[in-house]
Amino acid sequence: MFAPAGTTREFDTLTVFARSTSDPDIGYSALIGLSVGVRDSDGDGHPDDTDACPSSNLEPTIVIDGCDSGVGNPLRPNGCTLSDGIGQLVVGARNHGEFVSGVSQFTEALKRDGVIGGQDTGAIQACAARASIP
Ligand SMILES: [Ca+2]
Repeated sequence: MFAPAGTTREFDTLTVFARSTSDPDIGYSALIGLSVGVRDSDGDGHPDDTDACPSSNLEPTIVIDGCDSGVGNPLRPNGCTLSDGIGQLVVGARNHGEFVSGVSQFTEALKRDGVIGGQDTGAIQACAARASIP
């Protein structure tokens, strides 16, 4: 199973076995690079099997429908950014009012938890109100 240099192959299971040096097929030595780990699709440092948001929005600030709130978009301990949380509200909202209400509850909870400040809360809510979502 050979692939061109620089190619990465992914396996669910990798079996390594030793062959006898007297095996006539082994006439050369080879350098084998092996990395073992779990895939991290979004590269946020949280392996996919423990990442609640395996495709995180890692933009530096929270942007809602083109409106940059200027508020930072930190990665939370569960592997989700604040933008991921807002993205989930976009998916779940049946109308604009429901989206704005959801963003309001989300940001107020973040403020209570000390993740963002009062001005940040207002900036995010203003962008949500202006957005053409959904
Ligand atoms: Ca993630």
